[in-house]
Amino acid sequence: MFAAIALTSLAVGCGSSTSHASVPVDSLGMAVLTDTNPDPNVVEVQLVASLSVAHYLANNSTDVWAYRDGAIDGSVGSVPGPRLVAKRGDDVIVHFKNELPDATTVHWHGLRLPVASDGSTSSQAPVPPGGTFDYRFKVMDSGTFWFHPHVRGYEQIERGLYAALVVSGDEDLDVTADRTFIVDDVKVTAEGPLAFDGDKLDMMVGKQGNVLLLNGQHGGTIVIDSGGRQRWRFVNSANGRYFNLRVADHPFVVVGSDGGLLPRSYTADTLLIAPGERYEVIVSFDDAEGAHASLETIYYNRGHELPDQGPRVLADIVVGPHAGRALRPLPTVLRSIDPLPITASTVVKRFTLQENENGAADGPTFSINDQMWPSNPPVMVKQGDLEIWEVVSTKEMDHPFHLHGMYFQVLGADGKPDTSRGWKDTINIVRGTSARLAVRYDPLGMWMFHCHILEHAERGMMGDLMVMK
Ligand SMILES: [Cu+2]
Repeated sequence: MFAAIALTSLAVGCGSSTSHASVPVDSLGMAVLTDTNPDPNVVEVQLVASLSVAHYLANNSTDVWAYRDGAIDGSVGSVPGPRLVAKRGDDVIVHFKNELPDATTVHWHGLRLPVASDGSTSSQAPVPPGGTFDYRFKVMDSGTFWFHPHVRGYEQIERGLYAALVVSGDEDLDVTADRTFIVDDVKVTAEGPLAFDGDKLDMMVGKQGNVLLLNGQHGGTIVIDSGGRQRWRFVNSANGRYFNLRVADHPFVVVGSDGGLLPRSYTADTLLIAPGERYEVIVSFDDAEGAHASLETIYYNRGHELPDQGPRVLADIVVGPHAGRALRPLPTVLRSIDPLPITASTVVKRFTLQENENGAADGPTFSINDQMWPSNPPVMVKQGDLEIWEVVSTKEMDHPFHLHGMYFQVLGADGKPDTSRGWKDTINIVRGTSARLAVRYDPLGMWMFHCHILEHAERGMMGDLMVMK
């Protein structure tokens, strides 16, 4: 489906250890879940959550929980799991099986879908060990999404349960490769096991992993064709780490965000991506074959006086052979999105996000409007209504605010108007500021909204939204 698939699937089988010095090998491809349905407009997959092993450290292995492809006999779970690939308008059927020793769900982050398939604990009972569940939905939007559990996410996602979902149908951008990159960090001990050590700083700011990962690898290699132009789809699956990405001397042309393409692209030297968010960028490399660069993350001050660790490399970039063809110019207008019709009388709902550093005996707690999940009552709204959510972060730290099942338009944030005008489902609320979001309540049912710092969500910063007729 994508130009990148041939390149990356080839790379998976090779492995960087066998690479010849003159032939750089891309190590960052991801498998795709097997579509077992012959209908070209139906994607039917078997997704299994299973025990597996990852190799985050050079010398020790790490026991993980990971998704595997149930359609392949003897498949082994990988971090990230195999991607789900579909095209806009497809019907998707996911036969899910839980082989974990713990109950779990699968939440389809960023999709507009029937609430019965949302995979939160407000929409379904968790799937017990040995249990199964079928998720069914039509993919309504092209873009970059991801899926992960919604049961104690701070633990289950950290253990390795996450994967990308890419919906095609907007390939008017002429690129030489279309690639998906999930950024993450994990906290592991020197011996290899994941560290669940009850660290209070981790509870306060989200787990601070000591190993940075790109597609589950530390120190991987991206091969770019000389003269090529690649589309990179980024997902941040970390519990609490903000990534501020850059490739020196190669600015990003940002073309998409959570809900697909933006109306117009913009150019940026750095790309801030908070937990849960997605961005799509175009990266061009005119460098000669053999040139090197790095994909790095640099400091972003997200509060709580976290120190600057300096630039940290996520992957090496090696320029390979020339792309061998001329590329059409990128269009300036990518998409048309009508602004939601806000007026002076549009109802405003206010959500204040607050930390309480000594809220509980074992650490901090987090609230929305002074109430804590799961004891807070749902916010009741009417289908079809358009309202403004004013989400306020108090002065201590930033919070990435996520709404299930529907997109919003950002009217303004951090005191500035939004100029990108894309559809969002997750937005970073900068500490000491607020954002105004226009939300149309389309799908019926009980949806969730929460901070996507997973420790914050678990410790209270989460709520339900009931959309009624
Ligand atoms: Cu938060």
